[in-house]
Amino acid sequence: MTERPGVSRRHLLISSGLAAMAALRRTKNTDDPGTGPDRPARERWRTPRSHAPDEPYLDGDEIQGNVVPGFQKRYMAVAALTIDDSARAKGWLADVASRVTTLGEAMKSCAKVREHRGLGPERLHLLGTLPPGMNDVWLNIALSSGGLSKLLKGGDHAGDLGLFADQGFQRGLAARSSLLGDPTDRAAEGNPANWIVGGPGREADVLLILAADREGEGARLLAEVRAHAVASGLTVLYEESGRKLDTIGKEHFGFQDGISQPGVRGRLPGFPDGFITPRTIDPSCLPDAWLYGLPGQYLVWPGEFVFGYPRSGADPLTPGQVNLPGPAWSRNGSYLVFRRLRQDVAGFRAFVAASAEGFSRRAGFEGVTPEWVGARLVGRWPSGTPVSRLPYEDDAALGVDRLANNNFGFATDAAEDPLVAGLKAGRWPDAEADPVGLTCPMAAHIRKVNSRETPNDLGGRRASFNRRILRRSLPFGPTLGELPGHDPVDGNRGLLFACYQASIEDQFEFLCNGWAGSAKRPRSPSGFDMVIGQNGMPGDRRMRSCTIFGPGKVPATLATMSDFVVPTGGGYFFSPSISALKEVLAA
Ligand code: N7H
Repeated sequence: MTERPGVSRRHLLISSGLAAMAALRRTKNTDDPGTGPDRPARERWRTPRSHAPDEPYLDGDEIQGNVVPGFQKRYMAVAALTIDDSARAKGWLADVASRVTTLGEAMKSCAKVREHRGLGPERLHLLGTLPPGMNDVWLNIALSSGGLSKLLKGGDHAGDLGLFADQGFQRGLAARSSLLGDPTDRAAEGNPANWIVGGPGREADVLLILAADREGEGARLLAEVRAHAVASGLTVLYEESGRKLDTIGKEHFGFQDGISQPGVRGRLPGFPDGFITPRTIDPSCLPDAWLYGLPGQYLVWPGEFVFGYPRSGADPLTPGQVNLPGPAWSRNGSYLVFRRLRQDVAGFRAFVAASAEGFSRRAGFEGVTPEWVGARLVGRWPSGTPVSRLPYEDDAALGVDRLANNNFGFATDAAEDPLVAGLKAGRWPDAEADPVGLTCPMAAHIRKVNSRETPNDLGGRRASFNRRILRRSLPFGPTLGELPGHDPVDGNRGLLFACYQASIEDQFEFLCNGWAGSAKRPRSPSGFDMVIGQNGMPGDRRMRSCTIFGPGKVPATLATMSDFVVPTGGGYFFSPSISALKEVLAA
């Protein structure tokens, strides 16, 4: 295949593969996993599309703003409540519903921040700064199956709970915990019996999520909503706040988090280019521009995340079937997973330091540092720089350059994309194809949970598209600092992990138990995701191992019986539309 200047093989393979797929399937299950690098000879060109696909309008007044576009604020708080008196709780819910921040409201604010900070490397010096006058205080709400059951009981929609198709949601996080690989030993910290919230008998009916630019404002709203809830007969089971640890948004292990999100397809009236996810690649230079939001950010149809919209179809540019896996009023809603994940920061640091020390005596690993090992386990350097683009060193400016920091694949080389007028990415080395994980290990966290354009155990190169999640997490607890700490004995820091999706079973749960917690999937050989993967197999004593390659392309195995991320609470929830809150649940 001849390549056009400035067009990466990734683009050619993705686009040509789409049209070729049906024909290939007829001859053989050719999108098969495990066959090594893609073979371009098999590919044919799809007719390039010179106009945007016909994307649906999302209901900006109905969808809650943390689902899309996501709050992305510096401060966040969560509060878990139980309903003791359904009639009084409905009155409270009616008030709260009118205070809920919508997609439309959050979009306006996010667009202002984007305009203020830009998307390219110039952001490095603007991160943490806000557009003049910005002082948002936002609120969203979600209900568990137990909470819905209490509110629907005896009303016109009493039978509707059974219409939610997702078994994970129906049964709840505590009941599904062992399936995620959480410890089954009741004495273990990660067993639901010991969870701070969400364990047996401590399941929440309601989860509130608050976000604010200024911590004081967020805390004030939390106090107000809490007082109102208590006065309405609800009980506060748990509340906790989280905040960005620094301006770039590092989590406790020291890596920038929240970089790679699926681009949600769809339009909203009144925005510059009319799209929910900004488009940055120039379609007059690259017909496949319509596949991406930011460079490397594949666009996914909204039905993968929000009920009542088309899912991804056979061709990524054509909408698939409308996805409504619940009652009619669940349209514009989304499932929310909340996990309180404690991080054993001292344990993680000791593991990467000991691994680097052990490697230093091996040929092919000369000069590797703890930071190098950590970057292999995550797939990115602390700044967010992908190891696929800079294998040997970090670069703070690339880490925050949204026009470059997600522009890589694993199956094929990725060149710089032609950007629309006014946008300019920094100049960084291109990412080279890495089909067997010589640079970004198969077990690296980001590769386990998003195989990008690589065929995997589920099928062809787009098989990851309906496994994506919208992550909305922030860290809780103080940083450990440089001093030797006391994790895990009394460490109390970690991630308030939250994600939205249209299927808990097929998205969040699948990522945890299908890929991160499997030594062999999505591609073998790989080993476990050493950040979040758990080995819950009886008899394995939670042993996890993975393979990484040294700079000399020599393989080595890392192994541990420690979990660096420990579940300490959470729940599965449904985040309804504003009208469902007002007219069905509070009615
Ligand atoms: Fe992960 N970490 O700091 O090491 N995560 N994560 N995660 N995570 C990502 O792209 C981390 C967790 C995903 O598209 C980055 O945002 C930690 C759970 C997904 O390239 C970093 C914890 C799940 C992606 C971390 C944790 C996921 C992702 C890279 C727990 C659910 C996007 C920066 C304490 C399945 C992958 C970024 C892509 C990225 C970390 C939890 C999923 C640094 C510490 C439970 C889908």
